[in-house]
Amino acid sequence: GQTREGSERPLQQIAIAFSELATHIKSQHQLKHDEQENNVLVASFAGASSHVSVLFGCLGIAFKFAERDYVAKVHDLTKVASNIPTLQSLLEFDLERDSVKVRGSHSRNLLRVKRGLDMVRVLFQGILNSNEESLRDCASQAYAEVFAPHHSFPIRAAVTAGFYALPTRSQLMNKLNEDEISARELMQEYITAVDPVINYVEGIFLSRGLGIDW
Ligand code: 1PZ
Repeated sequence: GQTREGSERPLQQIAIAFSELATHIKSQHQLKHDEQENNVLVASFAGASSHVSVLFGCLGIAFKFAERDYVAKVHDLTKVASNIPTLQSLLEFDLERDSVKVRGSHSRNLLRVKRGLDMVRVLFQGILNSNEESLRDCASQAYAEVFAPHHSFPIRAAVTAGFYALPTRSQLMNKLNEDEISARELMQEYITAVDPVINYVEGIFLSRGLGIDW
């Protein structure tokens, strides 16, 4: 048997991490307006997001470049968390320097990581909605919806090529140490939990007029 906290169940760790973050974010709604939204720690967001990188290990070498990019961005957020405690203050930091949209900025990395979380959400939803052994359609639909509009042709071509080397549905479940039923439960738990997290991050960009489509 596997324990609830076991690292041999990465999908469970992801679901737990985002459920905790979602609970914290939803508890903010009970606060007064000026205390509200000021309270989500970069460290909490980065910590939860870091669990997602385990999924890349299930995808094979075709997505090594995506893994490196994602891990580097999460690492940037983890590192800066000791100097800039909250997600709000991260945006303020870059706004003061006029560096929000500059490549490598913390705010830009935050938006990219949020997009990764969204990609996983749409992918999991696709997996829940289908029974197909091949994951290619689910993966390419999620990519088309979340990332493709923001990626250059060479990146899109590399990702599309990688979709031909994906594990099958049952290979993925095996690598995650789950069966169809337990995986479905945990994917649904992630989908539900990540929703307020994504909305929160999008909200702090939108409330400053920064947009989220860049
Ligand atoms: C079965 C599941 C298959 C899912 C496969 C998921 C493939 C996602 C592919 C994304 C490729 C991204 C490659 C690198 C892109 C970079 O050019 C940009 C640069 O941003 P900049 O530095 O200019 O600000 N990076 C991104 O867009 C962030 C990419 C993060 C990818 C996270 C994906 C999480 C998916 C995990 C799926 C299991």
